[in-house]
Amino acid sequence: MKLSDPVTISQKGDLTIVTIDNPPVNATSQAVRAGLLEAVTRIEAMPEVAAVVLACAGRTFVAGADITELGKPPREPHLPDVIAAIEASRVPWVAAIKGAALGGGLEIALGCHGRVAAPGAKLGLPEVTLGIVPGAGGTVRLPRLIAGADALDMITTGKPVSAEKAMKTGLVDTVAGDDLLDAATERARALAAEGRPAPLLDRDPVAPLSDAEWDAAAERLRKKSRGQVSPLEALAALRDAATLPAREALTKERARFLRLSASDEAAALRHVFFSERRAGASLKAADAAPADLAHVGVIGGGTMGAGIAAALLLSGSRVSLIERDEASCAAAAGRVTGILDGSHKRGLLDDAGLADASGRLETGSDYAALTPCELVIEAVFEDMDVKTEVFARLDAIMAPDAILASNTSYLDVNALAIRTARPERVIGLHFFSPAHVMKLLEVVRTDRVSDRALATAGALAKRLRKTPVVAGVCDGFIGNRIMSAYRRECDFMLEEGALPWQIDAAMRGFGFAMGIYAVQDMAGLDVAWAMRKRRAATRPADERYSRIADRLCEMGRFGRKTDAGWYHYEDGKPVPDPLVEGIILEESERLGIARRDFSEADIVARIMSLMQAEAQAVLDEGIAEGPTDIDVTMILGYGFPRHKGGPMFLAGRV
Ligand code: T1G
Repeated sequence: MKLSDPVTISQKGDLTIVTIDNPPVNATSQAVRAGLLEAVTRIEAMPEVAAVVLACAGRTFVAGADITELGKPPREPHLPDVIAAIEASRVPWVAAIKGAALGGGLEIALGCHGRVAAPGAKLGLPEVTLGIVPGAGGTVRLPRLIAGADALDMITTGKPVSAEKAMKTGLVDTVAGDDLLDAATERARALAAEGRPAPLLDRDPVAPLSDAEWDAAAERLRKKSRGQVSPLEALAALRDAATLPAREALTKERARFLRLSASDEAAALRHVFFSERRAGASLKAADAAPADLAHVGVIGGGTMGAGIAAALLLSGSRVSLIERDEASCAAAAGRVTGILDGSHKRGLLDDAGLADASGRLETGSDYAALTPCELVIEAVFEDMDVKTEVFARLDAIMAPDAILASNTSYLDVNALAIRTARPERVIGLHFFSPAHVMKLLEVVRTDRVSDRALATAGALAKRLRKTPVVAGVCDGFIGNRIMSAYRRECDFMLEEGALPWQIDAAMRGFGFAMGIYAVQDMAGLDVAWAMRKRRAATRPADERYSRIADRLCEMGRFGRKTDAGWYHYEDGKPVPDPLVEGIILEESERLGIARRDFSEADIVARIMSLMQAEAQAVLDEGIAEGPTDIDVTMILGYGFPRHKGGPMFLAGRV
């Protein structure tokens, strides 16, 4: 029987199955809420019903509230009321969880009297990742089902847990075998026989934290959240739930949820959520079959090449990794194995997975090993001549429809492409270090790129679980171009009165994980120096140019790898260096600049306006496909704080 469009109820003997069918992720839209409430009302009036199974059509359970509705005045029926009705039902309800039970979806399941999960299901309350807190009882019911520390971790990180972990913590009653509905039906019958368990709201918190534990957790969170407020708000809501009567805590939770839903931070995080999903849309539209990615070639086994190879191996591909000679091959294989071992240690790979992934790697210096591949990714030294030589060799041996990609982070991919016989098959695939971790993949489309090359980039991003952003060809594409611009501006601020550690502190205060000078020291100052030297010949004479970084490099200070760069390093820790300060003061004097004080706000404002100006130029020149792609690039590739939304969001240009 169909109730409101996305909710139906059906009978299975004395059991009722309530099914939600609201593609793509069964979000609790207004219609779903209304349909569920109507289902409860009907079932309450059906004495023949002994128990209810709540199930979902499609690939997932309820993945939360409809995020497109957040930030707007909520429409009735409100989710807390729907859940209260289910919880108060005279018969037991059992949630049959598959795919993802997230946010409001898990809150509905917590309103049910039993929960059964399919293997591989994910259960979580990710609201803090949207700048809010659970708003339908999650902070009150969860700690009345699982231990306080587990609830704290789930809600303040927003990270989902596996069905197996949920079983261990008591979040689900059982993990089903092959047939989820059967297992849920069995559980519902058992509860009907045993009598409906007490609703979670009527139970006491499980293993609640002590005041000292709450304070310590808050301190840890304050440090980790870098200015984002929702994790601390979530902790405060959980503390209410542990110390106040449940229904009072529920009311406070709802008020906190509504207040945060209207906040700038929540608006910023919603913007990022949808911008990430919009990114790379043109790749999906490419009208061609992508290259087969079962066997991919990688040329160059340095830090980037090894990371790319490891990412491919972790995705299930076979990899042929080419290096100059035997010694370089051994070093490259060592780097790749090191990454796989790291994944194994972190439990991302089990023994069999490690053996399987390592077994799919072959290294060598003979390009012939690449001929079976339909995609080859070049990651050799960032020099046009070196790359051109590699592409010429590939052009000569690869199948006509094989895609040739370059991991260059700055160089002109158009120039690289037209030096081959089939420029349309050349594309830029700019990975970020570490390549097996960083989510961003900058796809550089050349002027003559084919749909097959674009489709291949899209398929690769999906396979590697990366977020692809499409960029046109210019110096530094989207990300490096914008970063170069604000790095230049930071160097000018040094000449005018600021210091590197002051600028870094201001950026951390704004929410960046690291400041621009610490990032440069980590990446190595020599790469950018080589690029500046390459450009020196074409730099306009009247263009302002800071020599501070050059002077550091001339002294052999290349950053962490030389234990000295913008900082010097003691036990791996960056320490402000009076020598660097001395050079900066000398440069101000040489330029006749009277140094002035810079507040953190001055520094952040200057960086933002510069970043936004360069971003606008990138957009106006058609290098980026849209302003949201720029925000995604700066957040996923350059540490721009997610909870600020990105430079274009902050500028109100999205
Ligand atoms: N609302 C609206 N649209 C959603 C959505 C949601 N909750 N979740 C996904 N979509 C859209 C998404 O934009 C995309 O659209 C399509 O579905 C497929 O998503 C009261 C208030 C479930 C793990 O934070 O984490 O509940 O691009 O590409 O990779 O306390 O989507 O195709 O047009 O991501 O398979 C809490 C968010 C909400 C979960 C599936 N819930 N979603 O991943 O597919 S707040 C979340 C996800 C809340 C309550 C509060 C993932 C997924 P399009 P996709 P996927």
